[in-house]
Amino acid sequence: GDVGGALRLRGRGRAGGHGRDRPAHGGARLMPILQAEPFPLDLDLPALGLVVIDMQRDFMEAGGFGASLGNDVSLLRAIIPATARLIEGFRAAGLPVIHTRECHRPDLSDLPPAKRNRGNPSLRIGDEGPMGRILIAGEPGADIIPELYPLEGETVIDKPGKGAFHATAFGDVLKEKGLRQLVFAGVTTEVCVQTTMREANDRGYECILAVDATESYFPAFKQAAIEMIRAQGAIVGWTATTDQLREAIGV
Ligand code: C5J
Repeated sequence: GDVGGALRLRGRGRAGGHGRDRPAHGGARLMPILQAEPFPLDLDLPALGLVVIDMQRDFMEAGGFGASLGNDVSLLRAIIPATARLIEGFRAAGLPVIHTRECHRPDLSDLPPAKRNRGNPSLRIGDEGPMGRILIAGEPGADIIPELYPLEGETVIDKPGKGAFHATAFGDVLKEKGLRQLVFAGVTTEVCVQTTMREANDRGYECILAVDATESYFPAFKQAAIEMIRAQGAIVGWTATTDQLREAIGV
């Protein structure tokens, strides 16, 4: 069903029907230790999933929303290889990958005027740009970049807000999948990634930020977000690298 009128959920469960009750691979431990900051974390593989936030052309390519705000998108493109390795690792381990896209309905009914009118961008949300209408569902710019495109069967959550829980079925999907621990990747670190991660933390999930698979248009903001997330004994969550995560999930 359509939750809050703003849900566009594609696919069900994960591709290929391999279950999370299956060992990650050939005898891998079900509760490996992730070498994370600020301290190691016991992973519960049957309850672990990857959330890839907003790796859309509108943020990652010239002519999109990010660029319309005056940002240099090349900074974000540097994380594409690490993010691809992280996604491939979760797929190889038989663990779920959930993708999100920040976008709005073509009639803008889920776009608050306060969001549309914010700032002084060269193009506003809903305006016609080189990749179609800016941040509008179904337009080329709002889709996920080809390098990280979801597989058939992977969940894609379209979200009208910065956080993935607001006006979507994201919370229900996490429960349906039996997840308890979430790895976060995507853009931008201090906006959509951090907003989603903080709410997931409040909802009882153990959250891990993949530091080399997330990026900001402002390097200082990324660094600050990483530090504030793991400060005070992992007050929002943990941080780890793609290599550390891949090793822990046995790929
Ligand atoms: C922004 C996002 N930065 N996906 N969106 O506007 O972080």
